[in-house]
Amino acid sequence: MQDAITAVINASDVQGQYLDGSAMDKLKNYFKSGELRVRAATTISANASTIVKEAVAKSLLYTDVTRPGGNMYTTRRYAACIRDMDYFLRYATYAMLAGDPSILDERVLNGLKETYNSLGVPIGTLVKAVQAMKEVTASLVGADAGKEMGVYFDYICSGLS
Ligand SMILES: CCC1=C(C)/C(=C/C2=NC(=C\c3[nH]c(/C=C4\NC(=O)[C@H](C)[C@H]4CC)c(C)c3CCC(=O)O)/C(CCC(=O)O)=C2C)NC1=O
Repeated sequence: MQDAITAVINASDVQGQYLDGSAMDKLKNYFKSGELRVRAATTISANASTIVKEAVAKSLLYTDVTRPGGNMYTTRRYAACIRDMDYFLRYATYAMLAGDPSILDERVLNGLKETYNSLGVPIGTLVKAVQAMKEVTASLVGADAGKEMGVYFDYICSGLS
């Protein structure tokens, strides 16, 4: 897993250089946003189950996926879907804190598309649910932190498409 600091340091190290001006600017912006990131993560972790519930209500409940024949039908599959949504929220929050998406590649996206395809999990519908979670999260943490979380929700969606 990488974060905003190791990303900048690694890029300089490959060149055998001290951090240049643009590397320092990246670090400064990251440090400046530190409090915003920690505050957002605190709010999200205190409200995680509500965020998931609202996102599911907005995007999945009473649609074809929850009816007989749908991928969320039966409580076992419904529970697996809710659990997946919670994984996405938790890992997007980690990535937002780190300021880097690499944790999503390593621990969430690696092999996920193949798993979903083999289980018939509808990816288009899942992407809509993650987008709904992006909106619910933004309304809770505010526009600036919401935008930052949005980067990682979008990263998950494009990693599955
Ligand atoms: C921490 C990283 C991580 C992720 C991301 C993860 C995802 C994940 N979701 C799975 C299943 C599943 N995922 C869903 C999800 C959905 N179905 C829908 O129609 C909705 C659109 C959607 C919810 C938004 C469902 C229903 C299953 C069970 C499918 C089945 O067994 O038939 C499975 C197969 C094994 C299992 O059932 O547990 C994995 C590995 N596991 C992990 O360890």
